[in-house]
Amino acid sequence: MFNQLQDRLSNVVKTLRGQGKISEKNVKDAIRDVRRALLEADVNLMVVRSFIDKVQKKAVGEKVLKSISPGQQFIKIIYDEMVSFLGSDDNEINYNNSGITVITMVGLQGVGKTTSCAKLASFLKNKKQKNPIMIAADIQRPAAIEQLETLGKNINIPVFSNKKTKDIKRIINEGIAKAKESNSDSIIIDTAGRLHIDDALMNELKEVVEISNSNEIFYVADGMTGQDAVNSSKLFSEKINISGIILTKMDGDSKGGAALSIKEVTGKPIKFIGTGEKISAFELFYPDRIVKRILGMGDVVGLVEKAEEVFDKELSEEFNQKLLKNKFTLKDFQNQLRQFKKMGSVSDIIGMMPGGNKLKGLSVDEKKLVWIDAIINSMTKEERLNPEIINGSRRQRIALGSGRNVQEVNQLLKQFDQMKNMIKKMNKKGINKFLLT
Ligand SMILES: Nc1nc2c(ncn2[C@@H]2O[C@H](COP(=O)(O)OP(=O)(O)OP(=O)(O)O)[C@@H](O)[C@H]2O)c(=O)[nH]1
Ligand SMILES: [Mg+2]
Repeated sequence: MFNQLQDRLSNVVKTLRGQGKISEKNVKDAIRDVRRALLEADVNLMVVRSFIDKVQKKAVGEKVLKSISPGQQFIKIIYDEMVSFLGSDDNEINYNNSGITVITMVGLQGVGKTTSCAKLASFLKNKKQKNPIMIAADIQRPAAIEQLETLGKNINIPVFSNKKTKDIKRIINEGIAKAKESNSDSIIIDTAGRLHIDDALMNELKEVVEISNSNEIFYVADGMTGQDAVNSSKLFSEKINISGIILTKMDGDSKGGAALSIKEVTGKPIKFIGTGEKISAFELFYPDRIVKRILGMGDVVGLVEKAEEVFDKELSEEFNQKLLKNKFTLKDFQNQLRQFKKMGSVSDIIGMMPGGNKLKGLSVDEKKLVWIDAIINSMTKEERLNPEIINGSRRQRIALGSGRNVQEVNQLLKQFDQMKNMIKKMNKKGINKFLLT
């Protein structure tokens, strides 16, 4: 996500950071570079103009504060403006406090509405301790109902459908009755998509929204389609009073232009982003975190959250116990590496850390994680539990089995040994003391 833009902007930031004094020429150059970077990332032209305008005005009018350098101050202006045009932090759902919260998903064909229904339902259930139900109200495509039912089964969330009727009013009313009967506190309605915005679709959607008394109407847009997503969201929002946007497929090679333009163009905030086909690939959208990431300022909060989510709690607990007792083995080491890989691409994770940009492509070698895994796989169970027994001939056998050379096997064993020593020290001193020395 945003790789190219991130590279370009963090270069601008880097140049400015290094400046003790900042001249008018520096600012001019920086503004020109920022403009170019945004245009290359496919950000809407009008949005780029208004952004640059605001930055320029602020940069010229601002008194330079004593405590920070002018370069830092300029970066702060870019940061503030970017956050403000990405939206406020109001990414929470507008819950209905006196009854069932109803959320309707709308959007064009194939953008990810049905998938997002399931992702959002799972978010409500697991993160917000809600008891959601989904209503299959896509009556255009017969397979759509089954698709939602299958997703519901996978995440253990009920789906209401009535395949016998094409009467959308009836389906919604029956679905709401079902929700009440089963004590659900939230309803997510999946609707039909069309290739183009047409009156028939709009009328059907208006009806759904009205009958269901929706608290939220989320427009689902495909982030990969760039400015097309922005244009259609504008047309849509003129016809239906959408309350927020879900931007999907942000895992693809989207340059980020849609994300950076859509709020400014429609006036509606991005609430969530979809980052993959899996149900868990769904995140609340935090403008400030995204901007920190784009400008290379790091996003420690996001990193910690992501790590917490994916790490298998039980495995980690077991690992911690083993660490404390100094009993962890190569097998545990391998498990930890696999957990680490589940968090996404290593360079993505490093990119989220402060200063991580500098490390990009430097110290992370994802291939290395793969071969470490292969080497450990080639060991016998006994070897994994007692690496001391791995002598010369065993090393050769392991190297052959994993398709690596003996030096690499040696290197891994040495690193593992060093890690064990480090942990031993850590246990003796206590973790806090260890980190401070
Ligand atoms: N990579 C990726 N794929 C996604 C994401 N969200 C949805 N998809 C995929 O996009 C395709 C279409 O998703 P659906 O949820 O069926 O889209 P829809 O809007 O309901 O489609 P219609 O009901 O036909 O209008 C599926 O193959 C999904 O797996 C995402 O965030 N990332
Ligand atoms: Mg669908």
